[in-house]
Amino acid sequence: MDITAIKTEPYLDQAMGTSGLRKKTAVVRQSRYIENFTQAIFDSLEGFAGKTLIIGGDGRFYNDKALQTILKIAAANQFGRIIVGQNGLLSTPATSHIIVKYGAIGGIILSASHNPGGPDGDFGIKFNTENGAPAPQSVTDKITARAHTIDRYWTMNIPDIDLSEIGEQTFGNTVIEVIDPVADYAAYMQEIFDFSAIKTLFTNGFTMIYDAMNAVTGPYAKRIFEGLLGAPAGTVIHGTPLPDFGGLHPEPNLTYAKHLVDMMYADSAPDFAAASDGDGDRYMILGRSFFLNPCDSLAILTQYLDSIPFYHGRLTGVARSMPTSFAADAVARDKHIACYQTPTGWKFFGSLLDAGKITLCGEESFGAGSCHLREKDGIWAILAWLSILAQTGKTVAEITHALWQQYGRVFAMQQSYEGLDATDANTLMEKLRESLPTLNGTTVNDRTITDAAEFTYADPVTGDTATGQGICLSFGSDARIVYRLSGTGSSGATLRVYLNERTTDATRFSQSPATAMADLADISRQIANLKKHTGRETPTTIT
Ligand code: VG1
Ligand code: CO
Repeated sequence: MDITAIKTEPYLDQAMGTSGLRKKTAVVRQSRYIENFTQAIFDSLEGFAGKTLIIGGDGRFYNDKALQTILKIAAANQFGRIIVGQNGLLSTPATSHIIVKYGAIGGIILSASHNPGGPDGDFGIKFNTENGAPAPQSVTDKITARAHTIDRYWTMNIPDIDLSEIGEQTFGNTVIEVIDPVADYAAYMQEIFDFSAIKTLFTNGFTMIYDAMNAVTGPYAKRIFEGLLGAPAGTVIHGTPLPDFGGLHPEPNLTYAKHLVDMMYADSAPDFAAASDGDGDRYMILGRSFFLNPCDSLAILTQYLDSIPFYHGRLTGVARSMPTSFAADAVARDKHIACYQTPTGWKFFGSLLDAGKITLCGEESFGAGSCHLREKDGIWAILAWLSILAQTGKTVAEITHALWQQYGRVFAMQQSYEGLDATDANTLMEKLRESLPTLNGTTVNDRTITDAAEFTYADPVTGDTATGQGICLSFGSDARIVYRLSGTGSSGATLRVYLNERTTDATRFSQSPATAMADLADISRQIANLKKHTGRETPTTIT
């Protein structure tokens, strides 16, 4: 086969963030940009010749072109088998699953996840290792370092591969196999959950809307909810993956999925609604006139998980990212299971899952997952909730109210200040960092800071440490403010401010987080000198 080495020069802006490389689409369309990064990933792996590689994406604009380029480079690098989802589609959780199922050395996922797509939108490349998990820091550091020194890549001179037909073709020592992106994942979900119990819900007239936001989960949701579970046709909306997501911003939250929220607060609302993000690893759940906060969801999953057959007797611990509220902690204590606090990003859960220290994990940003695979998994979380509803016969609101009655309600809100100047945002964080020693014991608006610290994580399994993972101000044990900068943006900077407060006063349970924590929000702006550093007084999104 015709394999050539092509000389190249590095792009010094190539780096792995919270979840892979994220850039403006126009940036990755530059000549040799995808080529360099792909070769940098392969150069930082060892012993991959003859091994299997998985490739897929969320169907966004430019995925088709990038996929063809990557296939040729992977074939030239002598992978034995390259498995690609039909039409280039594979959700992030499905990729994680089949990496392990087919014994692959890793997988490349073309997605900028919840960021908008299109020529003016974002593009991304994620790499997952052989346990199916997002590459850990040690690997991403290697990839970034190699991308900064790369001087050649290999490519195979073959025509574009037809990805619309399932089947395989051989090129030199490499087989390229196109697979059904849904079949393996759907079969795995049937192993985990009692599908007949969920099916009975629908037979008894339970109604649901699932919004795939014109992104990758449409085919998964149609096959699983409408096909295997018997939900009526039309349950899945925005179910065809489109290169520009049909103009939607595929981030299911109260801002970008407002249409769904409005449907659920209308008189004609169904019993249940759910949505996923671009690459299918996030989930949002709503009951009738009720929004389920993802932090409460993690606590409830911790309560009920061992009632799902796959998890009987398997609940060892739960982990949450640091900015995720402490709602799950109380449940874990009650269940006598371990509870870990990790930095933001799924890559920090992998070692705990592999070591069997946790069964379940989640983030405030609409992510939940378990030991079944090494990514967060939107459809899995929705199936877990449907199982709980089927088993209890209760509504989402009733189950959540019961949690609050038992443990108190932990209000949780994330305020994002998007599109900031990166220098301004870094200065704000730097000043906060410098003021930490003096903040301890300071009183603002009648509230006293009892602990002010920057979060450093020591992985209990690998011993790796991660510093600078967010600044946390505690006001006693029941209220806190967390500040961190987003690591998934493609330009400028986004400041995330997370607010939490627990109350056991049942008369306050029905308050909105915005009302309940208005003073905490005010304090968060004062302490960070937000207006002075950024010129902003209000966040751009609140969830
Ligand atoms: C955000 C979320 C984080 C999540 C990450 C990837 O990161 O806050 O919790 O793990 O996105 O999610 P950041 O650094 O922007 O705050 V996604 O759906 O890329 O898979
Ligand atoms: Co995602």
